[in-house]
Amino acid sequence: PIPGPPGWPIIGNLRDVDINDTSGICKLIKTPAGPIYKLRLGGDDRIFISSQELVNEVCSRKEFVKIPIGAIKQLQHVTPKGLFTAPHGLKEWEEAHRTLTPAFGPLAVQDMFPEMLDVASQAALRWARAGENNLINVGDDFTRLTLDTIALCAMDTRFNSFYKDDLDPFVEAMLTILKEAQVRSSRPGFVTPFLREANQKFEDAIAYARQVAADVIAKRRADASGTQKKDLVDAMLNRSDPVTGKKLSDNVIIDNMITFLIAGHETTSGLLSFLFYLLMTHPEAYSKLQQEVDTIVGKGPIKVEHLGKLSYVKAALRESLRLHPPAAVWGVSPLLNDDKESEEHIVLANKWAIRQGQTVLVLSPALHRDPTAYGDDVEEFKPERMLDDSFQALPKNCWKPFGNGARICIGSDFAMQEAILATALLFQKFDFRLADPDYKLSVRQTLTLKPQGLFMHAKLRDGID
Ligand code: MNH
Repeated sequence: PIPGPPGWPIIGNLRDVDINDTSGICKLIKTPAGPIYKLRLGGDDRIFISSQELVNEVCSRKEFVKIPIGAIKQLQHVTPKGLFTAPHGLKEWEEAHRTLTPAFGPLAVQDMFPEMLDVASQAALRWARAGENNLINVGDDFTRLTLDTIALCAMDTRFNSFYKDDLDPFVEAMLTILKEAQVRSSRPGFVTPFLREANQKFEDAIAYARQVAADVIAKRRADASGTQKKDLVDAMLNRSDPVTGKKLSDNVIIDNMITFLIAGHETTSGLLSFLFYLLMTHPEAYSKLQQEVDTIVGKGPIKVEHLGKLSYVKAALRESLRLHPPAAVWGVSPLLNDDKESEEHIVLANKWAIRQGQTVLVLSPALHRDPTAYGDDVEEFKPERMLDDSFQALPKNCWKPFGNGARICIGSDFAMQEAILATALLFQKFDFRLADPDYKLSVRQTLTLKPQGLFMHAKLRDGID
């Protein structure tokens, strides 16, 4: 049997642990149990795995397929056929995945460089104008950056978040949606129908977001000038599935527009926030990174050709994703035959039986600290270990911040390019320091992990204007 606390009838282990508290579960796993741990929550088994050995086996065996869990499952109500929330095997996922994969490839993402630079420059301008005594809420400003970037690249829409204090109504609607999905995922489902006011707010926000997305499509169709933006909406309207030759339906396009905004901003914002925290608390890595930027980019405008040469910046981002993967857990389940009630099972490491329908959760923050994969200095921030040569030499499947297999993040190249560009541009122009030198990292979990209460100062460097 898989180790785990005994649990109570009906509620199982609900009292032992909060399913949304990733760091709590990491600690629990570290102390008594080792690399596999079972909790019973809301009538379902949740089997957490956290060693390279087990994760590698799960990632390599094709029986394991994605299972939408927690807030992702709740978001199915919002984007039923979106890439992120689609259950395994959904026809619309297959079609959208094939249609959109080229639009997220490295070359397509390079074409988005001007839009990404435009938004990153707005952050720089705002910080420069506010001066070095301005208190920067790191998470908030990086959320402005990532939201504005994905909106510009996905649907040629400007939220101008750096120019105003109140949020764009579309952003407001999205935050309502995310919050409600999060809340629903952390309480028993039977409660939901009674919460009329919250439910109405949720439905209104969904209707509003879908309407905005539908308007973008309608406007695009009406504009026959042929000079329209080559953004992700354009790709969804004009490309067709290479297998069926079909185009995506409007509902699927709307689902995926909302999906890109939801999946594409919190995570990248969390990545940049953790990276800046790590750099500000590791002076050696900080100056190595800034020196690389100075050598490769210099004082002139940053160009797309620079990005591929910023190997230390990229390594620092990978190392940040190792220690603080913003999407901390993702779920798979063995699919062994068509019978949902089947008792058939699959055996992991010749030892642990996983039944059809049970949920296996990869706990990335714990996996990323497996000493058999990374050595004894797992807790340390060392970008060097993520430079291409050593990165490629790591044991298989020990670094999984973007998920796995067919359901791996479609936006990883997009996110990495955006984060490399923003980091390089900002380190070219500013010196950064923690507002509170004694700040202790505190991690907050909503759909994703991010640092809480992190503030910094940005001072223009000499010779920069
Ligand atoms: Mn992203 C899936 C992490 C940036 C769009 N993303 C995933 C998964 C992880 C993940 C983990 C797999 C979830 C699962 O198996 O249930 N994503 C990240 C991280 C970053 C990120 C850590 C940034 C850093 N993601 C982005 C960006 C976009 C995006 C940017 C869009 C522009 N992600 C997606 C989509 C999926 C996904 C869409 C679903 C892919 C699929 O199942 O086909």
